[in-house]
Amino acid sequence: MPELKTRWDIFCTVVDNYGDIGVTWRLARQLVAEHSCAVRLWVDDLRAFERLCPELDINVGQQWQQGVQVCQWLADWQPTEAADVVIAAFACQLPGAYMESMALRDTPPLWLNLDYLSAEDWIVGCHGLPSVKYKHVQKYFFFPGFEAGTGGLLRERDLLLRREQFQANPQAQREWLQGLGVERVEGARLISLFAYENPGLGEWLDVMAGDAQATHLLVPEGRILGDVARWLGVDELPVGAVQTRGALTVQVLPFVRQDQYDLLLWCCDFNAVRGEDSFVRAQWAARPMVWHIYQQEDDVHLDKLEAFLALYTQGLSPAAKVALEGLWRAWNSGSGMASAWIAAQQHWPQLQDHARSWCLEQGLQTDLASALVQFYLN
Ligand code: TRH
Repeated sequence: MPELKTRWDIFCTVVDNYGDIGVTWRLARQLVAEHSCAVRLWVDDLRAFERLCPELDINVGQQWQQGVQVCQWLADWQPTEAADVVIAAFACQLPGAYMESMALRDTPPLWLNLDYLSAEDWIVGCHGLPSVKYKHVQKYFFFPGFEAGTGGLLRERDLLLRREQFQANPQAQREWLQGLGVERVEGARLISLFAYENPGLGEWLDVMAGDAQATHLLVPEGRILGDVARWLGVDELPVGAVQTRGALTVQVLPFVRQDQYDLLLWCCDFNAVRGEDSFVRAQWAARPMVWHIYQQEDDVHLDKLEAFLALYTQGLSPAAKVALEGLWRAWNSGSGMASAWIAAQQHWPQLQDHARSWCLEQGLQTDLASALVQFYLN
């Protein structure tokens, strides 16, 4: 008899940007590919999703993509049977009729709220705790995280091996970059820049333009391009544009598919990333990085930034720790990038080693998809 697959329903409302769909799409694919689950991904707005997965047809109600059944989550909800595991991503509110069908099941489903990633220490105490109930169906908190006792981070089974092989193969990197129209500037350090609008950018670009070492800055299309254009003094920066000022060459890249974005991070010597998913992917790239955290009301995001820094800087020398913290704080406050960048350069070999050891250490944790499956089995 064929083995019955566990059925999962993942619900995602796209608040803004790409992180909500970025995380749920990644998780859905991994549950299918590595845990043989049958996954439906319910998304209320397919436009952001199309950027990550260009094969997607945004006009179709239901479609299969990489083994995942992608379903448009319409306001006019059509009755459907509830799955064995139900994930409400980032506290989104499930349709009332769907909750009713959860309650009607003979065996209640496992119902989870998959939360945003944070390094704050209260996460460990709250991960896995019961939350609200709908009738007799209990909901649980599921927190991704960096420490034992959390739900871990999304990491595909072969990711670190593929990354190592790619980073050990300069020819493969060169060919992949050429496919994007990038000819690496001789002797230049390669940097990728994915960030929100940032008034601190100009200072950073100034210092790189005036540096003795050349820099080749790759900027995928997105929110930071306006600041880049202002600094360059140009009206437009279409995909493919290449502009040089002093030692700095700026090149605009297309927004690439989600799996290709990893390769960009793996090629670069330094990655500026943002939000949640690119932030995690840059850690798996094992290269020095800076994080532009998603701004929240009352500056609560700054606590999250400090919580991560407290964990991430463990093991650095006191001077390198100060330099790294200085860089991340300058980037997130939008000022002081020139001196912070210069200070970080003083500790570059140590920051490189540290990025590798942090990646190795995090790679020992159970990944988030496996942790979810374990939680269900338990
Ligand atoms: O887009 P984001 O800013 O998303 C944010 C955060 O998730 C934040 O926590 C959340 O509250 C807010 O959205 C609503 O950053 P993030 O999380 O890095 O998501 C970007 C996704 O885009 C990620 O999956 C990587 C992907 N990406 C590509 O696929 N191709 C690209 O060229 C680039 C630059 C990114």
